[in-house]
Amino acid sequence: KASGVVLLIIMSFACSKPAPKLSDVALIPLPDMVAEEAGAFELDESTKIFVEQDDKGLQNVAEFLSSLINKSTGFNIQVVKDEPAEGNFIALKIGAGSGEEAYKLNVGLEKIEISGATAAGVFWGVQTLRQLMPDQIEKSGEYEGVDWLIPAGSIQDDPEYAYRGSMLDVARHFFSVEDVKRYIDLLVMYKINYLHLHLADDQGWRIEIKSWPKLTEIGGSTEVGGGEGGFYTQDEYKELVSYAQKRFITIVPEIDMPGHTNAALASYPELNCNDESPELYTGIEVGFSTLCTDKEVTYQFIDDVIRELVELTPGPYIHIGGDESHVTAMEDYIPFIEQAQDIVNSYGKKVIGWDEIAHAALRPSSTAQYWAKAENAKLAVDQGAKVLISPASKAYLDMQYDSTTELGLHWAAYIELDSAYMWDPAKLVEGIGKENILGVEAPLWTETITKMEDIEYMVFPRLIGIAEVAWTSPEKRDWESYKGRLKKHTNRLEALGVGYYQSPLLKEE
Ligand code: TNX
Repeated sequence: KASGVVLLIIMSFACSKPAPKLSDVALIPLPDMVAEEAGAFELDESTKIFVEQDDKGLQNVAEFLSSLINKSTGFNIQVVKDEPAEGNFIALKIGAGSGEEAYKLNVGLEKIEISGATAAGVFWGVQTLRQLMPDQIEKSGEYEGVDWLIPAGSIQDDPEYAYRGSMLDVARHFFSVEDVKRYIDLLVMYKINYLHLHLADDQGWRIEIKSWPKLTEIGGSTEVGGGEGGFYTQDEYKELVSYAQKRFITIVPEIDMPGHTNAALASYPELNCNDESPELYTGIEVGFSTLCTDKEVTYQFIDDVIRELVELTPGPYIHIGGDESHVTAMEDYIPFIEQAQDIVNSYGKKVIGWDEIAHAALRPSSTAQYWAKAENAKLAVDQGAKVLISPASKAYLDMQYDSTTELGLHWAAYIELDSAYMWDPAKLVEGIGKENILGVEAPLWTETITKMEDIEYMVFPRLIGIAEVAWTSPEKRDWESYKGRLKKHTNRLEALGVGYYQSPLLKEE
Protein backbone atom coordinates (compact mmCIF):
# COMPACT_ATOMS: atom_id res chain seq x y z
CA LYS A 1 0.00 0.00 0.00
CA ALA A 2 2.67 2.43 1.08
CA SER A 3 4.55 1.83 -2.16
CA GLY A 4 1.34 2.64 -4.09
CA VAL A 5 1.11 5.99 -2.35
CA VAL A 6 4.77 6.71 -3.13
CA LEU A 7 4.15 5.82 -6.75
CA LEU A 8 1.17 8.18 -6.89
CA ILE A 9 3.24 10.99 -5.47
CA ILE A 10 6.03 10.34 -7.95
CA MET A 11 3.53 10.20 -10.80
CA SER A 12 1.89 13.45 -9.84
CA PHE A 13 5.30 15.12 -9.78
CA ALA A 14 6.19 13.69 -13.14
CA CYS A 15 2.91 14.80 -14.71
CA SER A 16 2.61 18.30 -13.33
CA LYS A 17 4.66 20.63 -15.42
CA PRO A 18 7.59 21.90 -13.41
CA ALA A 19 7.16 25.66 -13.52
CA PRO A 20 10.35 27.35 -14.66
CA LYS A 21 11.54 30.24 -12.53
CA LEU A 22 12.60 33.63 -13.80
CA SER A 23 15.67 33.53 -11.55
CA ASP A 24 16.86 30.35 -13.29
CA VAL A 25 16.70 31.85 -16.75
CA ALA A 26 19.94 33.03 -18.37
CA LEU A 27 19.25 36.54 -19.65
CA ILE A 28 21.89 38.18 -21.88
CA PRO A 29 22.35 41.10 -21.94
CA LEU A 30 21.37 41.35 -18.29
CA PRO A 31 18.33 43.64 -17.84
CA ASP A 32 18.15 46.56 -15.42
CA MET A 33 15.57 45.01 -13.11
CA VAL A 34 14.15 41.49 -12.87
CA ALA A 35 11.42 40.50 -10.35
CA GLU A 36 10.24 36.93 -10.12
CA GLU A 37 6.62 35.86 -9.47
CA ALA A 38 5.01 32.47 -8.93
CA GLY A 39 3.63 30.42 -11.82
CA ALA A 40 4.00 30.54 -15.57
CA PHE A 41 2.27 31.55 -18.79
CA GLU A 42 1.76 28.69 -21.24
CA LEU A 43 1.88 29.24 -24.99
CA ASP A 44 -0.62 27.10 -26.91
CA GLU A 45 -2.39 26.93 -30.27
CA SER A 46 -4.93 29.55 -29.24
CA THR A 47 -2.51 32.14 -27.80
CA LYS A 48 -2.88 35.46 -29.62
CA ILE A 49 -0.55 38.37 -30.20
CA PHE A 50 -2.49 41.56 -29.60
CA VAL A 51 -1.10 44.72 -31.19
CA GLU A 52 -2.55 47.60 -29.22
CA GLN A 53 -1.85 50.44 -31.65
CA ASP A 54 -1.97 50.71 -35.38
CA ASP A 55 1.74 51.20 -35.94
CA LYS A 56 3.95 49.80 -38.68
CA GLY A 57 6.92 49.20 -36.38
CA LEU A 58 4.73 47.39 -33.85
CA GLN A 59 3.25 45.30 -36.64
CA ASN A 60 6.79 44.26 -37.66
CA VAL A 61 7.50 43.24 -34.07
CA ALA A 62 4.30 41.18 -33.93
CA GLU A 63 5.15 39.42 -37.19
CA PHE A 64 8.65 38.68 -35.96
CA LEU A 65 7.27 37.18 -32.74
CA SER A 66 4.55 35.13 -34.38
CA SER A 67 6.91 33.65 -36.95
CA LEU A 68 9.47 32.84 -34.23
CA ILE A 69 6.81 30.99 -32.23
CA ASN A 70 5.11 29.32 -35.18
CA LYS A 71 8.34 28.11 -36.74
CA SER A 72 9.40 26.13 -33.68
CA THR A 73 6.13 25.18 -31.98
CA GLY A 74 4.12 24.27 -35.04
CA PHE A 75 1.29 26.48 -33.72
CA ASN A 76 -0.39 28.97 -35.95
CA ILE A 77 -0.52 31.93 -33.61
CA GLN A 78 -2.39 34.93 -34.97
CA VAL A 79 -1.75 38.64 -34.66
CA VAL A 80 -4.97 40.49 -33.73
CA LYS A 81 -6.00 44.13 -33.45
CA ASP A 82 -8.72 43.70 -30.79
CA GLU A 83 -8.10 42.57 -27.26
CA PRO A 84 -8.96 38.83 -27.14
CA ALA A 85 -12.08 38.12 -25.05
CA GLU A 86 -10.85 34.65 -24.06
CA GLY A 87 -7.66 32.61 -23.98
CA ASN A 88 -4.24 33.90 -23.11
CA PHE A 89 -2.42 36.51 -25.15
CA ILE A 90 0.73 38.59 -25.58
CA ALA A 91 0.04 42.33 -25.78
CA LEU A 92 2.48 44.63 -27.53
CA LYS A 93 2.22 48.36 -27.09
CA ILE A 94 4.03 51.62 -27.32
CA GLY A 95 3.70 53.29 -23.94
CA ALA A 96 5.53 55.74 -21.79
CA GLY A 97 9.14 54.90 -21.03
CA SER A 98 12.32 56.74 -20.22
CA GLY A 99 14.98 56.03 -22.87
CA GLU A 100 14.08 55.60 -26.53
CA GLU A 101 14.70 51.86 -26.47
CA ALA A 102 13.44 51.20 -22.93
CA TYR A 103 10.81 48.53 -22.37
CA LYS A 104 8.83 46.81 -19.65
CA LEU A 105 7.95 43.15 -19.86
CA ASN A 106 5.33 41.69 -17.59
CA VAL A 107 4.55 37.98 -17.66
CA GLY A 108 1.29 37.09 -15.89
CA LEU A 109 -0.43 33.70 -15.95
CA GLU A 110 -2.88 34.67 -18.69
CA LYS A 111 -1.35 37.78 -20.19
CA ILE A 112 2.10 38.92 -21.22
CA GLU A 113 2.56 42.61 -21.83
CA ILE A 114 5.50 44.28 -23.50
CA SER A 115 5.42 48.04 -23.45
CA GLY A 116 8.19 50.04 -25.05
CA ALA A 117 8.94 53.72 -25.39
CA THR A 118 9.16 53.03 -29.15
CA ALA A 119 8.56 50.00 -31.36
CA ALA A 120 12.31 49.35 -31.08
CA GLY A 121 11.93 49.07 -27.31
CA VAL A 122 9.09 46.57 -27.78
CA PHE A 123 11.30 44.60 -30.17
CA TRP A 124 14.08 44.34 -27.57
CA GLY A 125 11.42 43.28 -25.07
CA VAL A 126 10.49 40.50 -27.48
CA GLN A 127 14.13 39.38 -27.56
CA THR A 128 14.03 39.15 -23.76
CA LEU A 129 10.75 37.22 -23.89
CA ARG A 130 12.41 34.87 -26.36
CA GLN A 131 15.07 34.03 -23.77
CA LEU A 132 12.33 33.27 -21.22
CA MET A 133 10.92 30.61 -23.53
CA PRO A 134 12.31 27.05 -23.56
CA ASP A 135 15.55 26.61 -25.56
CA GLN A 136 13.62 24.68 -28.23
CA ILE A 137 12.08 27.97 -29.38
CA GLU A 138 15.31 28.39 -31.38
CA LYS A 139 14.78 25.18 -33.34
CA SER A 140 13.18 25.09 -36.73
CA GLY A 141 10.39 22.66 -37.41
CA GLU A 142 7.62 21.50 -35.13
CA TYR A 143 8.85 20.42 -31.78
CA GLU A 144 6.79 17.74 -30.06
CA GLY A 145 6.63 17.16 -26.33
CA VAL A 146 7.67 20.60 -25.12
CA ASP A 147 5.60 22.53 -22.59
CA TRP A 148 5.94 26.09 -23.81
CA LEU A 149 6.06 27.64 -20.35
CA ILE A 150 7.23 31.18 -19.66
CA PRO A 151 8.03 32.01 -16.02
CA ALA A 152 5.98 34.81 -14.45
CA GLY A 153 7.50 38.07 -13.31
CA SER A 154 8.45 41.48 -14.52
CA ILE A 155 11.44 43.08 -16.17
CA GLN A 156 12.40 46.69 -16.74
CA ASP A 157 15.18 47.53 -19.07
CA ASP A 158 16.98 50.38 -20.81
CA PRO A 159 20.29 50.24 -22.69
CA GLU A 160 23.47 51.90 -21.46
CA TYR A 161 24.48 53.01 -25.00
CA ALA A 162 22.33 54.03 -27.96
CA TYR A 163 24.70 52.56 -30.56
CA ARG A 164 25.44 48.87 -30.14
CA GLY A 165 27.10 47.62 -33.26
CA SER A 166 29.02 45.03 -35.12
CA MET A 167 31.00 45.48 -38.33
CA LEU A 168 31.32 42.92 -41.08
CA ASP A 169 34.13 43.29 -43.62
CA VAL A 170 32.62 42.08 -46.90
CA ALA A 171 35.52 43.59 -48.87
CA ARG A 172 38.42 41.26 -47.95
CA HIS A 173 36.13 38.31 -48.52
CA PHE A 174 32.68 38.72 -49.98
CA PHE A 175 29.65 37.37 -48.12
CA SER A 176 26.30 36.72 -49.74
CA VAL A 177 22.98 38.41 -48.96
CA GLU A 178 21.91 35.16 -47.25
CA ASP A 179 24.99 35.18 -45.00
CA VAL A 180 24.42 38.79 -44.01
CA LYS A 181 20.78 38.04 -43.22
CA ARG A 182 21.81 35.19 -40.95
CA TYR A 183 24.29 37.54 -39.28
CA ILE A 184 21.48 40.06 -38.71
CA ASP A 185 19.25 37.32 -37.28
CA LEU A 186 21.94 36.47 -34.74
CA LEU A 187 22.71 40.11 -33.86
CA VAL A 188 19.15 40.99 -32.89
CA MET A 189 19.10 38.29 -30.22
CA TYR A 190 21.58 40.40 -28.27
CA LYS A 191 19.86 43.73 -28.90
CA ILE A 192 22.53 44.95 -31.28
CA ASN A 193 21.05 47.77 -33.32
CA TYR A 194 23.73 48.79 -35.86
CA LEU A 195 25.41 46.74 -38.56
CA HIS A 196 28.39 48.49 -40.14
CA LEU A 197 29.25 47.04 -43.56
CA HIS A 198 32.82 47.62 -44.73
CA LEU A 199 31.93 47.80 -48.43
CA ALA A 200 35.20 48.75 -50.10
CA ASP A 201 38.87 48.11 -49.49
CA ASP A 202 42.05 47.31 -51.44
CA GLN A 203 40.81 43.82 -52.29
CA GLY A 204 37.28 44.55 -53.39
CA TRP A 205 34.46 47.00 -54.12
CA ARG A 206 31.15 45.43 -53.06
CA ILE A 207 28.33 47.87 -53.81
CA GLU A 208 27.00 48.74 -57.26
CA ILE A 209 27.48 52.43 -58.11
CA LYS A 210 25.54 53.16 -61.30
CA SER A 211 27.56 56.22 -62.29
CA TRP A 212 30.88 54.33 -61.92
CA PRO A 213 30.05 50.79 -63.10
CA LYS A 214 33.63 49.51 -63.32
CA LEU A 215 33.95 49.71 -59.53
CA THR A 216 32.07 46.44 -59.27
CA GLU A 217 32.83 45.10 -62.76
CA ILE A 218 36.58 45.26 -62.14
CA GLY A 219 36.96 46.16 -58.47
CA GLY A 220 34.41 43.59 -57.34
CA SER A 221 35.87 40.73 -59.33
CA THR A 222 38.23 39.27 -56.74
CA GLU A 223 39.04 39.05 -53.03
CA VAL A 224 41.83 38.00 -50.65
CA GLY A 225 43.42 34.84 -51.97
CA GLY A 226 42.22 35.50 -55.52
CA GLY A 227 38.69 34.07 -55.25
CA GLU A 228 35.90 35.41 -57.42
CA GLY A 229 34.73 38.11 -54.98
CA GLY A 230 31.31 39.55 -55.71
CA PHE A 231 29.18 42.58 -54.95
CA TYR A 232 25.65 43.62 -54.03
CA THR A 233 23.50 45.13 -56.74
CA GLN A 234 21.61 48.17 -55.48
CA ASP A 235 18.44 46.04 -55.38
CA GLU A 236 20.13 43.38 -53.26
CA TYR A 237 21.52 46.04 -50.97
CA LYS A 238 18.07 47.60 -50.57
CA GLU A 239 16.73 44.19 -49.65
CA LEU A 240 19.39 43.91 -46.93
CA VAL A 241 18.61 47.38 -45.62
CA SER A 242 14.92 46.60 -45.39
CA TYR A 243 15.52 43.17 -43.83
CA ALA A 244 17.64 44.90 -41.20
CA GLN A 245 15.18 47.74 -40.73
CA LYS A 246 12.29 45.35 -39.98
CA ARG A 247 14.50 43.99 -37.22
CA PHE A 248 15.39 47.45 -35.88
CA ILE A 249 18.94 47.30 -37.14
CA THR A 250 20.38 50.31 -38.92
CA ILE A 251 22.99 49.59 -41.57
CA VAL A 252 26.02 51.91 -41.65
CA PRO A 253 27.72 51.66 -45.04
CA GLU A 254 31.45 52.32 -45.20
CA ILE A 255 33.48 53.34 -48.20
CA ASP A 256 37.05 53.51 -46.93
CA MET A 257 39.09 56.48 -48.26
CA PRO A 258 41.57 57.92 -49.19
CA GLY A 259 43.59 54.76 -48.36
CA HIS A 260 42.33 51.18 -48.64
CA THR A 261 41.23 52.06 -52.18
CA ASN A 262 43.19 49.78 -54.48
CA ALA A 263 40.02 48.19 -55.90
CA ALA A 264 38.72 51.61 -56.98
CA LEU A 265 42.15 52.66 -58.28
CA ALA A 266 42.38 49.46 -60.32
CA SER A 267 38.94 50.15 -61.83
CA TYR A 268 39.50 53.79 -62.91
CA PRO A 269 42.97 55.05 -63.95
CA GLU A 270 41.91 58.69 -63.55
CA LEU A 271 41.67 58.26 -59.76
CA ASN A 272 45.45 57.70 -59.67
CA CYS A 273 47.89 60.63 -59.64
CA ASN A 274 49.84 59.03 -62.53
CA ASP A 275 46.65 58.13 -64.46
CA GLU A 276 47.63 54.49 -64.41
CA SER A 277 45.65 51.72 -62.77
CA PRO A 278 47.46 49.33 -60.45
CA GLU A 279 46.78 45.58 -60.61
CA LEU A 280 43.95 44.15 -58.53
CA TYR A 281 45.20 43.16 -55.09
CA THR A 282 44.54 39.87 -53.30
CA GLY A 283 47.06 39.98 -50.44
CA ILE A 284 46.54 41.24 -46.87
CA GLU A 285 48.97 44.13 -46.54
CA VAL A 286 47.55 47.53 -45.60
CA GLY A 287 48.48 51.16 -46.10
CA PHE A 288 49.84 51.20 -49.67
CA SER A 289 47.02 52.82 -51.68
CA THR A 290 45.58 56.33 -51.88
CA LEU A 291 43.13 58.26 -54.02
CA CYS A 292 44.77 61.22 -55.72
CA THR A 293 43.75 63.94 -53.27
CA ASP A 294 44.54 66.93 -55.50
CA LYS A 295 42.51 65.94 -58.56
CA GLU A 296 39.05 67.34 -59.09
CA VAL A 297 37.79 64.05 -60.48
CA THR A 298 38.46 62.44 -57.10
CA TYR A 299 35.86 64.68 -55.46
CA GLN A 300 33.40 64.15 -58.31
CA PHE A 301 33.89 60.43 -57.72
CA ILE A 302 33.28 60.73 -53.98
CA ASP A 303 30.24 62.93 -54.53
CA ASP A 304 28.70 60.39 -56.91
CA VAL A 305 29.44 57.43 -54.64
CA ILE A 306 28.10 59.16 -51.53
CA ARG A 307 25.01 60.42 -53.37
CA GLU A 308 24.12 56.94 -54.60
CA LEU A 309 24.88 55.42 -51.21
CA VAL A 310 22.74 57.99 -49.41
CA GLU A 311 19.82 57.05 -51.64
CA LEU A 312 20.14 53.51 -50.34
CA THR A 313 20.58 54.55 -46.71
CA PRO A 314 17.65 55.45 -44.46
CA GLY A 315 19.96 55.55 -41.41
CA PRO A 316 21.76 58.70 -40.24
CA TYR A 317 25.40 57.65 -40.81
CA ILE A 318 27.85 57.23 -43.66
CA HIS A 319 31.26 55.82 -42.70
CA ILE A 320 34.18 57.29 -44.67
CA GLY A 321 36.95 55.05 -43.31
CA GLY A 322 40.06 57.25 -43.15
CA ASP A 323 42.29 54.64 -41.50
CA GLU A 324 45.87 53.71 -42.31
CA SER A 325 46.33 56.16 -45.18
CA HIS A 326 50.06 55.73 -44.84
CA VAL A 327 50.89 56.90 -48.36
CA THR A 328 48.78 60.05 -48.19
CA ALA A 329 50.77 63.01 -46.85
CA MET A 330 49.16 64.51 -43.71
CA GLU A 331 48.84 67.88 -45.48
CA ASP A 332 46.75 66.15 -48.16
CA TYR A 333 44.88 63.85 -45.79
CA ILE A 334 43.42 66.62 -43.63
CA PRO A 335 41.70 68.67 -46.39
CA PHE A 336 40.60 65.45 -48.05
CA ILE A 337 38.78 64.24 -44.92
CA GLU A 338 37.25 67.69 -44.42
CA GLN A 339 35.94 67.67 -47.97
CA ALA A 340 34.57 64.14 -47.65
CA GLN A 341 32.87 65.23 -44.43
CA ASP A 342 31.29 68.19 -46.24
CA ILE A 343 30.02 65.95 -49.02
CA VAL A 344 28.39 63.52 -46.57
CA ASN A 345 26.85 66.41 -44.63
CA SER A 346 25.60 68.03 -47.85
CA TYR A 347 23.47 64.92 -48.40
CA GLY A 348 22.03 65.20 -44.90
CA LYS A 349 24.03 62.41 -43.29
CA LYS A 350 26.49 62.32 -40.41
CA VAL A 351 30.06 61.10 -40.69
CA ILE A 352 31.70 58.24 -38.90
CA GLY A 353 35.37 57.54 -39.58
CA TRP A 354 38.21 55.59 -37.98
CA ASP A 355 40.02 57.51 -35.24
CA GLU A 356 42.64 59.01 -37.60
CA ILE A 357 39.97 61.38 -38.99
CA ALA A 358 40.31 63.39 -35.77
CA HIS A 359 43.44 65.00 -37.30
CA ALA A 360 41.01 66.92 -39.51
CA ALA A 361 38.52 69.56 -38.32
CA LEU A 362 35.50 67.51 -37.26
CA ARG A 363 31.94 68.74 -37.02
CA PRO A 364 30.16 68.08 -33.72
CA SER A 365 27.84 65.73 -35.61
CA SER A 366 30.78 63.53 -36.62
CA THR A 367 32.01 60.46 -34.80
CA ALA A 368 35.54 59.05 -34.58
CA GLN A 369 35.69 55.29 -34.19
CA TYR A 370 38.39 54.60 -31.62
CA TRP A 371 40.26 51.46 -32.62
CA ALA A 372 43.93 52.16 -31.96
CA LYS A 373 45.06 55.57 -30.78
CA ALA A 374 43.72 57.09 -27.57
CA GLU A 375 45.19 60.47 -28.54
CA ASN A 376 43.07 60.48 -31.71
CA ALA A 377 39.93 59.71 -29.71
CA LYS A 378 40.84 62.56 -27.39
CA LEU A 379 41.39 64.92 -30.34
CA ALA A 380 37.86 64.10 -31.56
CA VAL A 381 36.28 64.74 -28.17
CA ASP A 382 38.20 68.02 -27.79
CA GLN A 383 36.51 69.14 -31.02
CA GLY A 384 33.07 68.30 -29.64
CA ALA A 385 32.69 65.15 -31.75
CA LYS A 386 31.57 61.80 -30.37
CA VAL A 387 33.51 58.57 -30.11
CA LEU A 388 32.48 55.07 -31.07
CA ILE A 389 34.38 52.57 -28.96
CA SER A 390 36.02 49.63 -30.80
CA PRO A 391 39.36 48.95 -29.11
CA ALA A 392 41.22 46.37 -31.17
CA SER A 393 42.55 44.61 -28.06
CA LYS A 394 39.02 44.03 -26.68
CA ALA A 395 36.46 44.29 -29.44
CA TYR A 396 38.14 43.05 -32.63
CA LEU A 397 36.44 39.82 -33.52
CA ASP A 398 39.20 38.84 -35.96
CA MET A 399 41.69 38.59 -33.08
CA GLN A 400 42.49 35.01 -32.12
CA TYR A 401 41.15 33.58 -28.87
CA ASP A 402 44.56 32.17 -27.98
CA SER A 403 47.75 30.99 -29.68
CA THR A 404 46.05 27.80 -30.88
CA THR A 405 43.24 29.52 -32.81
CA GLU A 406 43.58 28.67 -36.49
CA LEU A 407 41.66 31.59 -37.98
CA GLY A 408 42.27 35.26 -37.36
CA LEU A 409 45.17 37.53 -36.53
CA HIS A 410 46.79 38.57 -33.27
CA TRP A 411 48.51 41.90 -33.88
CA ALA A 412 46.41 43.62 -31.19
CA ALA A 413 45.90 40.79 -28.69
CA TYR A 414 44.62 37.32 -28.05
CA ILE A 415 41.07 37.86 -26.83
CA GLU A 416 39.49 35.14 -24.71
CA LEU A 417 35.87 35.46 -23.59
CA ASP A 418 36.79 36.99 -20.22
CA SER A 419 38.97 39.64 -21.83
CA ALA A 420 36.26 40.56 -24.35
CA TYR A 421 33.82 41.00 -21.44
CA MET A 422 35.80 42.63 -18.65
CA TRP A 423 36.18 46.25 -19.68
CA ASP A 424 34.28 49.49 -19.42
CA PRO A 425 34.00 51.70 -22.54
CA ALA A 426 33.82 54.80 -20.34
CA LYS A 427 37.07 53.97 -18.54
CA LEU A 428 39.35 53.22 -21.48
CA VAL A 429 40.63 56.66 -22.32
CA GLU A 430 41.48 59.34 -19.80
CA GLY A 431 39.09 62.25 -20.37
CA ILE A 432 36.52 60.26 -22.36
CA GLY A 433 33.39 59.44 -20.39
CA LYS A 434 29.94 58.11 -21.15
CA GLU A 435 28.74 61.53 -22.31
CA ASN A 436 31.32 61.53 -25.14
CA ILE A 437 30.52 58.02 -26.28
CA LEU A 438 28.04 57.20 -29.02
CA GLY A 439 28.36 53.50 -28.30
CA VAL A 440 30.32 50.32 -28.78
CA GLU A 441 31.08 48.35 -31.93
CA ALA A 442 32.79 45.00 -32.48
CA PRO A 443 34.30 44.69 -35.98
CA LEU A 444 35.00 41.48 -37.83
CA TRP A 445 37.78 41.92 -40.41
CA THR A 446 37.84 39.05 -42.85
CA GLU A 447 41.36 38.65 -44.24
CA THR A 448 41.35 35.08 -42.86
CA ILE A 449 37.58 34.51 -42.78
CA THR A 450 36.13 32.93 -45.90
CA LYS A 451 32.78 31.40 -44.99
CA MET A 452 29.79 31.69 -42.66
CA GLU A 453 31.13 28.95 -40.34
CA ASP A 454 34.31 30.99 -39.87
CA ILE A 455 32.24 34.06 -39.03
CA GLU A 456 30.27 32.11 -36.43
CA TYR A 457 33.41 30.69 -34.86
CA MET A 458 35.15 34.04 -34.46
CA VAL A 459 32.07 36.04 -33.48
CA PHE A 460 30.36 33.65 -31.08
CA PRO A 461 30.26 33.70 -28.21
CA ARG A 462 32.57 36.76 -27.95
CA LEU A 463 30.10 39.21 -29.41
CA ILE A 464 27.49 38.19 -26.83
CA GLY A 465 29.77 39.54 -24.09
CA ILE A 466 30.40 42.76 -25.96
CA ALA A 467 26.65 43.14 -26.44
CA GLU A 468 26.30 43.04 -22.66
CA VAL A 469 29.12 45.61 -22.32
CA ALA A 470 27.11 47.91 -24.60
CA TRP A 471 23.66 47.28 -23.10
CA THR A 472 24.07 46.67 -19.36
CA SER A 473 25.32 49.30 -16.93
CA PRO A 474 28.85 48.62 -15.66
CA GLU A 475 27.71 48.39 -12.01
CA LYS A 476 25.50 45.44 -12.90
CA ARG A 477 28.07 43.54 -14.92
CA ASP A 478 30.07 40.71 -13.43
CA TRP A 479 32.20 38.09 -15.20
CA GLU A 480 31.18 35.17 -12.95
CA SER A 481 27.49 35.96 -13.37
CA TYR A 482 27.91 36.40 -17.11
CA LYS A 483 29.91 33.19 -17.46
CA GLY A 484 27.19 31.23 -15.65
CA ARG A 485 24.50 32.69 -17.89
CA LEU A 486 26.53 32.13 -21.04
CA LYS A 487 27.06 28.45 -20.19
CA LYS A 488 23.29 27.94 -20.11
CA HIS A 489 22.83 30.10 -23.17
CA THR A 490 25.05 27.93 -25.36
CA ASN A 491 22.11 25.48 -25.64
CA ARG A 492 20.40 28.14 -27.71
CA LEU A 493 23.39 28.61 -29.97
CA GLU A 494 23.34 24.87 -30.53
CA ALA A 495 19.61 24.90 -31.27
CA LEU A 496 20.34 27.58 -33.89
CA GLY A 497 23.20 25.57 -35.37
CA VAL A 498 25.76 28.28 -34.58
CA GLY A 499 29.28 26.83 -34.75
CA TYR A 500 30.65 28.81 -31.82
CA TYR A 501 34.08 28.63 -30.13
CA GLN A 502 33.99 26.15 -27.25
CA SER A 503 36.14 28.12 -24.83
CA PRO A 504 37.81 26.21 -21.97
CA LEU A 505 36.41 28.95 -19.72
CA LEU A 506 32.92 27.59 -20.33
CA LYS A 507 33.97 24.17 -19.12
CA GLU A 508 35.23 25.44 -15.74
CA GLU A 509 33.09 24.83 -12.65
C1 TNX B 1 43.50 47.17 -39.13
S1 TNX B 1 41.23 48.48 -37.92
C2 TNX B 1 42.64 47.69 -40.09
C3 TNX B 1 42.03 46.81 -41.07
C4 TNX B 1 42.50 45.39 -40.91
C5 TNX B 1 42.58 45.03 -39.46
C6 TNX B 1 42.93 43.60 -39.22
C7 TNX B 1 41.38 49.38 -39.08
C8 TNX B 1 40.66 50.61 -39.03
N1 TNX B 1 42.18 48.98 -40.07
O1 TNX B 1 42.27 47.28 -42.37
O2 TNX B 1 41.60 44.57 -41.57
O3 TNX B 1 43.52 45.85 -38.86
O4 TNX B 1 42.83 43.28 -37.86
